[in-house]
Amino acid sequence: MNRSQLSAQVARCVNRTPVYDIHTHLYEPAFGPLLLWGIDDLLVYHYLIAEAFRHIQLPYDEFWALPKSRQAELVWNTLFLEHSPISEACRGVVTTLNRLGLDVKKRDLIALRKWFARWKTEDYLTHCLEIAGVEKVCMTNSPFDDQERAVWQEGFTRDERFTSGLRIDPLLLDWPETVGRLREWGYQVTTNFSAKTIGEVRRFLEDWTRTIRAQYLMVSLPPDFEYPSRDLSTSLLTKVILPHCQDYGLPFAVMMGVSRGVNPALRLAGDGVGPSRMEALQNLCSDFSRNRFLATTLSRETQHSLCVLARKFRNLHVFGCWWFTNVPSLINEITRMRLELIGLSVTPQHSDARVLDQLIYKWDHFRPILAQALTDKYANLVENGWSVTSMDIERDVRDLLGGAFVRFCRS
Ligand code: HDL
Ligand code: ZN
Repeated sequence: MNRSQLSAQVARCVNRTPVYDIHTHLYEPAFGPLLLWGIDDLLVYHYLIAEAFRHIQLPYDEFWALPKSRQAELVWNTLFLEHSPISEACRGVVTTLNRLGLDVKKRDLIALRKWFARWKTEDYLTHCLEIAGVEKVCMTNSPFDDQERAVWQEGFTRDERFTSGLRIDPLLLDWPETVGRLREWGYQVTTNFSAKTIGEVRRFLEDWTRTIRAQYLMVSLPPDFEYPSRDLSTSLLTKVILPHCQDYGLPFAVMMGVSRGVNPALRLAGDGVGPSRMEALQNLCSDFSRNRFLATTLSRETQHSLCVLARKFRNLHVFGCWWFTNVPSLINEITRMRLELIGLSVTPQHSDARVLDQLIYKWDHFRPILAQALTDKYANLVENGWSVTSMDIERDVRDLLGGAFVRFCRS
């Protein structure tokens, strides 16, 4: 098989292998308005709002006071009509609309809105998953979200295309505030970390692990997060969270390096990035060798040390080009680094989609980069006498698009 045949075969395989998207902010239809979709939700994505504010002088609060449709029009006019939509988040909207079969060159927001208005959520969900080639979506489920908690407590029939990640940032990062909420919900906890409190927090995690059928527990961490440390996060990790994960056979997912509220006036768009202290992850993997850890970092600078840690600790599984690294130039650099340092024992991408339709562009943009990187690696082998069969390619791509993650979660 020559280079162009190899390239075509790898691209075909990557394009048709269904994806398990292991971290998103999507919701199954039972959550109603929490599942965002359609042109206005696409346009008010916080990535686009941050970029629009680079051009508009409107005071932040005046923008937030506008109805969503006006916010969307402002973003559309600013980023799509007054400037070419070349940023990754803007390009994503164009890719999505095009893949949906819409005529983007008309630049007609009214016509676009009319098209979306014809869809029912359930039908559109199936349509988007099919176009995106996504077969399973892991939600980010938080008991601390009042709207979401009410739906879980009411109960509903699960859509088997969706799985759950139990998100616990407020527990680990804002204990004093969380004590009050846990007590409201009937858990006899106090701010001092008594044996009773430990037991009650474990009961809280058990209740929610069972309620949502969690695939993993997850937390995002600030750049200065340390482990071990003298603050309470170390006690919560060592006495509650990691013993719980071990008892329930669940990985603990850490998303490291986010500086929350760098510009609070931007709300969800106001978070920033900083280089994580990778010793914290190293110490966790080393101290808790019977636990499993999923990890991604937000800064480009820590990607290499994350790969090296994965070489040292088989209980660490690296995933995704998260948030500010989810742009083609960095996806290419990071994905090739991972293939070269940790081979196929990695989940190179997740979408982090907040709006259903984004699945289409997040995966449409990633697939060619993965295919090209894999082709180059296979070509290096073929140049030196190795044979790469179609079975090899299919197996490897299945691993990268969710198979390795599923095996890691079960190991
Ligand atoms: O903390 C997280 O899970 C991040 O992904 C945030 O939700 C962030 O706002 C985001 O959507 N990034 O893509
Ligand atoms: Zn996320």
